[in-house]
Amino acid sequence: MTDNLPDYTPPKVWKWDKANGGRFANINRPIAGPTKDVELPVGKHPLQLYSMATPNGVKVTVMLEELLALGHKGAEYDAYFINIGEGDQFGSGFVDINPNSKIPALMDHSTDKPTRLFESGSMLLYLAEKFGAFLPKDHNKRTEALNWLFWQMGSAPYLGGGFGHFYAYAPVKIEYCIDRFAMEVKRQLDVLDRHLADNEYMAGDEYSIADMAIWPWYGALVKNVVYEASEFLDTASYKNMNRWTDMIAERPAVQRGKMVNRAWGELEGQLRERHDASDFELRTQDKLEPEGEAAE
Ligand SMILES: N[C@@H](CCC(=O)N[C@@H](CS)C(=O)NCC(=O)O)C(=O)O
Repeated sequence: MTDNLPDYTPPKVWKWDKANGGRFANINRPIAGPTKDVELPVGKHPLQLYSMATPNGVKVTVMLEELLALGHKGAEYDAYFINIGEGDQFGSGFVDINPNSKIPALMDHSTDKPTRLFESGSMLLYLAEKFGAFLPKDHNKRTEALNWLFWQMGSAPYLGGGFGHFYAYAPVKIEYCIDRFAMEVKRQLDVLDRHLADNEYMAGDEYSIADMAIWPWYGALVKNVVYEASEFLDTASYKNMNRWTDMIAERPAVQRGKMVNRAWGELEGQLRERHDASDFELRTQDKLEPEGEAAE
């Protein structure tokens, strides 16, 4: 055994015989499929989103708000709140859309046969192609946007599932695990920082779905919004990342996208369900909950 490491010999065959502890232990399980029959609601718009305002959810609501801001009426959407802490992702209706039981899940009812979408990267690409927006037309720039879109899909699990889990959520602080993933996340931040030294946006001079995929995770990390680790990782030292993060945060569609399916933080920043553009003015939680009854 190495110093500082717990002594553990794996059994021949792993068995699920105990909760693993830590935050989210109640929803973790080693099998897929639905656990209950639950039909999902369907609203009036072409696009139906079932999600929560975690970084993966925010990618898609930002894209939808950006498309609407450009005047694409076909991007109108109903957004229903899926509470992953309560296991809503294991309802049969949700699993029919996403067999992987993770938010976000999206249905496009404007196609001959309704189209199901799971995986935020697939949604961003689908919407970019459907509306001809936020994916550069130029061959090299388009490829660069896709490079960074897929970079995010492969990299963020190290940030969330690796670093975030062991630094913020695990029931014990294990130096080996935190070191391993802090090293990887700092390397990723350096990758982004070096790239953004010479590029205004991820794909060069055009704002694209690559920015929308990366910002909710890495922008949130840099600004201490996730994991409270900005001091630990010295995120202030990644100057270009900070410049880019602030620039994206100023976009009105990004500010709206962040609010959708959000059920925590300031009440005026929470729009738990979104069915109309006016909801941002009229149906945030501060307007729905009488003063003094701000529970949760
Ligand atoms: N690669 C997926 C990741 C989705 C994902 O991990 N979603 C998390 C929330 S951020 C979730 O739904 N977790 C619930 C669970 O694991 O049961 C995507 O980009 O859409």
